[in-house]
Amino acid sequence: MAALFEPFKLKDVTLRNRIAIPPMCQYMATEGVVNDWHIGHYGALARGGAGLIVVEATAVAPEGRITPKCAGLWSDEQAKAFIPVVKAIKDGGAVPGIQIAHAGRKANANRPWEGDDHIAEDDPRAWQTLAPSAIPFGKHLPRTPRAMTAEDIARVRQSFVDAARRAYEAGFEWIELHFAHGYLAQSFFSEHSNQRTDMYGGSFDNRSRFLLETLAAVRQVWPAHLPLTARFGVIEFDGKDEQTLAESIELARRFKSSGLDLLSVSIGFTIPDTNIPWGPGFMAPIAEQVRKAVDIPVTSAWGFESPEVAERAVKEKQLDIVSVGRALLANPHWPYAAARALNVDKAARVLPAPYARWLERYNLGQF
Ligand code: FNR
Ligand code: 531
Repeated sequence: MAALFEPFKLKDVTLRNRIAIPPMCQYMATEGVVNDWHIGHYGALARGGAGLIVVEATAVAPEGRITPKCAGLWSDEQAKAFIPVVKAIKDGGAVPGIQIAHAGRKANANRPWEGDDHIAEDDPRAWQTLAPSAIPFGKHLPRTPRAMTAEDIARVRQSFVDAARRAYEAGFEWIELHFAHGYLAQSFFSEHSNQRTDMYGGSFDNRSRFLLETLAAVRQVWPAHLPLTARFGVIEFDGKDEQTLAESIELARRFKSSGLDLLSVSIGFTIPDTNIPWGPGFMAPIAEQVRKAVDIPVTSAWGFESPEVAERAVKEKQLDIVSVGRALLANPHWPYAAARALNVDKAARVLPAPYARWLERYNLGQF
């Protein structure tokens, strides 16, 4: 059997295969409340055969959205709206996960197809962004954020806790803290964006503090029998990769000691114009380094399009789970096509139970 289609058990959750759909913003919510768009979108992805679906970056507070149309979990109304989304994912046979996030200095932006830049200051929808320091991202997001006070930090940390509780109440069985891609948590860890002189800036311990405190606080409310994961940028490709990777591996070790069950290894994206070596599965060797050094299950994304490349990453124990993003947006049935390409004849590895039983009888491999 292809390694990509072996089940994967983590705590009390079992994925039917090693294919995850990483979070991908839809920018289609209204005041943070998801709707039929999300039910249809995630239902279609789930029916396509992925083992795990991680719902898009969902803001823990209004100012933590990237755009005004991002999903939120800062209210009970928003949590309730996710209930049919969770059902659609489970009906499709996938495990429902969700990423909770705060966009920090990358917030207050127009949707990518509406400019991708900050919302104009005179636009009534605009808001003041927050960050560890008053240092702008630059390029298309040049506006200077307000440096967070100790009260801001405590409030946002509590917002992550409250959002995690709401995610559980909505029925999610897998949670991912967004500690990557230059958003708030990542920006505390990077010296590019964090030049605080208090206990949240300067030394490695201080730059790690917000991430570790948030993880520990969420660990208190997220059920012990369900996976608590984080997506974290372990490298910036900014010319300082060796030091960043060494620090990131040490922080990943501390994540594991704080109760993290799996790490989604990603890229920092803290500053613009870095030198990213794009290519099919190019992050897999880096994820493997983290997996081995920390002895923690990992997933990673970035350029998994070919079933064979995905299969190799799992077979060679670089990844426990392969995250397939854009290829799955393009074809929600990518897992089904991959099963065919890899001669998998266990329909149950890719299809919801009713279809699986039918196809098993008619032998998926030949069907
Ligand atoms: C993304 N990505 C992303 N990542 C994340 O951690 N949270 C998110 O909400 C989003 N949103 C998002 C939207 C869209 C439209 C795209 C294309 C991407 C990054 C995504 O999860 C994935 O890491 C990248 O797309 C790389 O994987 P692929 O697409 O090369 O398989
Ligand atoms: C980062 C990205 C860069 C290049 C190609 C694909 C994706 N993502 C990060 C996303 C938002 C959209 C862009 C988040 O992490 C929310």
